[in-house]
This record gives sequence, C-alpha cells and structure tokens, in this order.
Amino acid sequence: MRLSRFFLPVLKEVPADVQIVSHQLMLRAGMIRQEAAGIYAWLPLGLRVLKKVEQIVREEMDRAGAIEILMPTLQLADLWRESGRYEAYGDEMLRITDRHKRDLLYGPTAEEVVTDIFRASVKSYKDLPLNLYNIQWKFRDERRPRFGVMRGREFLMKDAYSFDLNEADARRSYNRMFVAYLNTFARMGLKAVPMKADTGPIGGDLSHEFIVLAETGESQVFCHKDLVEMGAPGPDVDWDGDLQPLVDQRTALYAATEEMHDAAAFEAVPEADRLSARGIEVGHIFYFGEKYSKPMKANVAGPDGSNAPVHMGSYGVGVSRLLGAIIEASHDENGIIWPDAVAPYDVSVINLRTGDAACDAACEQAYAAINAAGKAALYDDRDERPGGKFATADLIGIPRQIVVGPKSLAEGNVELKIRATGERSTLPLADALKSVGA
Ligand code: 5CA
Repeated sequence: MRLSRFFLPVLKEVPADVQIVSHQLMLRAGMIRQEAAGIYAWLPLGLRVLKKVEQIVREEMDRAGAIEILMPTLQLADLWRESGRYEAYGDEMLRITDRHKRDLLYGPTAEEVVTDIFRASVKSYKDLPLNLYNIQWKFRDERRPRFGVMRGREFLMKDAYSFDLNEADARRSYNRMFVAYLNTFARMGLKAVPMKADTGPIGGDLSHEFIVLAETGESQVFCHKDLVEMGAPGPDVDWDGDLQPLVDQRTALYAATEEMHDAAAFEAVPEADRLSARGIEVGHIFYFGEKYSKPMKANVAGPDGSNAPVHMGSYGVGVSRLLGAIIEASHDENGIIWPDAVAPYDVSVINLRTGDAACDAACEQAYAAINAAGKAALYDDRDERPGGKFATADLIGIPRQIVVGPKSLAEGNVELKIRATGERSTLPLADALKSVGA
C-alpha cells in the first residue's frame, strides 16, 4: 500500500480524557474512531490488525477441533425467557422492539442461540462431542465504557460452546479450550496466565480467566513466577490425549486478582515465588453443565437408552480487546511495536526524498519485491519531511523499516531499522530485502 493513497488519519492531539496508552496510541495511529461512548469505527490500519488477531484465534479454535458458525447479532428475547436470563441480565442488555412488537436484543453472548441451534438437530450421543464457535460483534451496555476497545459497549468476541454427553467428557472439551487459549495468546506475543475465576452471570462452577500481564492492566494479579515464564505447549499437543495434567500444572502454579477468588490457594504459594503484576482479562472459559440445556430441553440419547440434558461449556476471547492488550504490552514512547504475527504490514519503506529519481526507483524496487514475496509493504511515498515520516513509522509500529535517502543511496546503501530494538544497519538494498524475507 502506498501511503499517499491510503487512509491513515493520524492524530496529533488526543482528547484529554483518554487515560491509557493503548487507547491514546490507537487514536493517534488512526486505527479507530469513536462514534459514540464505547462504540468505534475501525479504520484501515486498525481493521488489518483486528483481522490478523481474529485469524489467529480462528486457526487455534480449528486446531482444537471446534467448528465455525456465524450467529446473528440480534436475538429473540423469548429464548432468554426460556433460559431464565432475560430479566436477570439487567441494564447491560440492549433491548429492541421490532415493527411487530416482538422483543429482540443485541446479543451480549450466545448460550441461548447456540443451544437452540443444537437442540434442533442433535439428538444422540453419536453426534458428540461437538464444539461450535463464532466470531461476532456483541453489545453490552456497560455502565462505564472506558479505555477504548478494552471496555467497549460494542466489541468483537470469539465465543465457543461445547456439547458433551457427561461431565467427564465435558472436562476434556474444557481442557482442549484451555490449551488452545495458551497457544492463541502466545502466538500474538503475549504472556497470558490462566487464573481460577468466578463465573458471574454466565453461571457454572468451573472457570478460568486468561490474564495478559501489562503494567496498565485493570486488575492486580498475583501469581507463581514460573507460570509467567512457562510459555505455551505449542500445536503438537496430543489433542485426544489426557490434557488434565497440563491444566492442573498451570492452575496449581496459581494466579489470583486483588479480589482473591481463592485466598487459600494463594497462601499456599511460598512468598518468594509470588510475583505481583497488573493484568488484562483477554479470555474467559466456563463449564456450566446443564444450566442452559435443562431449561431449554436440549437433550441427547445416551448409549444406555437414557435421555438427558447435554453438558455444556462456553469459551470467550475478547478479540477487539486483544488489540488494546497487545499495545499495552508492546509499545514505547514513540508508539506501537507490533509483534510480527499481528502487524498490519510487515515492512515500512520510507522514501526520504520523493521526486529524486534514484530514491524513487530504489523504493519502487523494494516495494515490488516485498509484495512479490507475499509480505505486505507500506510505502511512505508522501511529500513530507523526513522527521514526519520517521515519526509516523514509529507511531504505527511496523516491525521493520527500510529507509531510502539520497546520501546513503549514492554509496549504494539503504538503512534497515528494527522497530522493537531500535537497531539500525546500513547495507545494500538487496541485503536489506533479504533480511526482511523478500
Ligand atoms: N459467554 C461467555 C463465554 S463465550 C462470556 O461471555 N464470557 S465473558 O463475559 O467473560 O466475555 C468473554 C471475553 O470478552 C472477556 O474475557 C473479555 O476479554 C471480552 N469482553 C467482555 N466484555 C467486554 C467489553 N465490554 N469490551 C471488550 N471486551 C469485552
């Protein structure tokens, strides 16, 4: 993409009430624009990152055996009356009436809809286990939308729902999601620790939150220091094997928030091994058994001729929130530092003297070569001062910059800068291209 033809409305000033750095940087870098409290338009740069994050989530769900569907944003209130949650959900639910005076709502989550889909067609244990997920916009009329996409009212969520014959099988489905989450967040360059959690309005008695450690996180987290450094198991886990020891190991190392969901377990960690950090909840998984299947009569026939409510769990990832979390975890005073896997472009090509025949030719060559290699280049071909171009490149955080200026070029060189480390090297264009994979 040529910057002269792109839509990148960077901001010099951000509103004074913008409190956290990820929100400031997303506005300054022209990634999002607030349309109403907690409701954002996604501008081209933001949308590219959102799609990359979404795709990593999708790939890890698929790898763990979940199957993608797409449910509507609008849901019938009657389904929520069946489950008993319509009144209980309270003011966070956006309630809508259509022209026929039917009560609808903008879905804050989709347990009811997915249970309705399931019960219409699955009747036997032979069709289990089943895990259906979707990546869809949700609406929660949060009392205090804040911190940009971190706590929005409209936000993109991945929500998966598992269906099993009994509790033991449901545990296996839960564990798969637990492991898939470890892999998902690690691929985005994040350190996310699982933490035993309360289940809140979703219900059930087994739940973990996944917390990204970042200094500006909303909650104070305490955890065993080994948990943070442990990393993810990677794609080669035996998905059909027993994942319980892995889940137990991570859970035993234990993390807690200020609210201290489980003070006794926390006390059991020797003081020297605790770490204290701040964190952002990027995922939340729940096992709640028959909570929805029973009132909604989602029954399956067992091998012994029984007919009983299916056992369910649900598994959420805050896809749009993750952009804020990644920036909180990866930025400096000049702007965003995107991890490779989610970067909107792979390489910035910066022309320090547009209109100079040699500079233009070298940049065109670099731009074409990078794109031809299947990487994405953002070419700053604008007629602007070098200082402004450097500032924009650092602000939007593309991992590698190839800087082409008349002086170095006269000696046959360009400059390659690595955004994360600030490391610069002067080298021939061909070598710079090779080192960015083109
Ligand atoms: N039905 C379950 C799992 S699918 C559920 O809704 N869980 S949740 O309430 O914990 O939400 C899942 C994830 O969505 C959270 O972990 C968080 O990362 C994200 N999320 C929740 N509320 C918001 C919000 N207001 N803004 C941005 N992301 C949010």
